[in-house]
Amino acid sequence: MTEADIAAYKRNGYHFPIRVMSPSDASENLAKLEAFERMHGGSIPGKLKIKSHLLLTWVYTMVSHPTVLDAVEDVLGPDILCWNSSFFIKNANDPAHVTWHQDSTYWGLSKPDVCSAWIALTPANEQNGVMKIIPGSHEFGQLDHEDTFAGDNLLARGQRLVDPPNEEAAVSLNLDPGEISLHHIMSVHGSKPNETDQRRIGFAIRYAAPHVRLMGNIRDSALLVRGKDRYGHFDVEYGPKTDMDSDAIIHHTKVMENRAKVKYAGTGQDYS
Ligand SMILES: O=C(O)CCC(=O)C(=O)O
Repeated sequence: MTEADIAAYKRNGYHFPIRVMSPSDASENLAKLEAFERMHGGSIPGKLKIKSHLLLTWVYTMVSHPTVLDAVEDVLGPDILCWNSSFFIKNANDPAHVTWHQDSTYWGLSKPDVCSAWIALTPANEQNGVMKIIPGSHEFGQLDHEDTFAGDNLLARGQRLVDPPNEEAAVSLNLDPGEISLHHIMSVHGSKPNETDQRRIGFAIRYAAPHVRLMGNIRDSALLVRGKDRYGHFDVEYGPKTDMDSDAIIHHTKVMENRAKVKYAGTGQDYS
């Protein structure tokens, strides 16, 4: 990013669009996702939507993509952990949506040196439920949220801000396939349903600087994607040798069981 782009990220809590791959590379990733979905009977199961970079080589390639990491390095510095990843899929005419929230709310991380890169595998626009963000909201501090566990909400706990923001202030992070937006862990964001006949698909990658730690008693794991981890706050994750190889499946299962303890802490829900 340019100096001006970095300044804009710091001021606004997001920056977009940044081209990280060609439209044809994005379509190739989309085709691989859709082939994987077909193998699973039409939609990617919830458990496989999360941290699939530990299972699928082409997803691993996205989280370690040098151009994505160059942009992330501009905001987090030279040492970068990939802490999580998730597909955000809205099918054609899908009521699925994301309520206004801050990512920081339930992630349990000690410092806000955490940034999401959202890769567009399809266009993301006003009609199909683009992600919207409130400029400067990363400076609002931690706001109160409530859980809804609403079925059409793409967030694990259906969490939403108790006091919704002024939507007129929101900026739409419109993207073409192969572009990303970056957003800060404290930024207020959300998205509406897809009202078009085409799917809207994004892949969100959560990157953290290694000095960030998980609070509480549970130890989490992460994948070092650039530089060095001089802190060792996270157990070491590794990528798959081939798509869904048996070691990768065992590794992913263990990582996900552990993550669930963190994610659903205090809700009475569990991962299974
Ligand atoms: O994909 C969406 O609509 C929302 C994604 C989101 O909330 C996130 O990446 O943090």
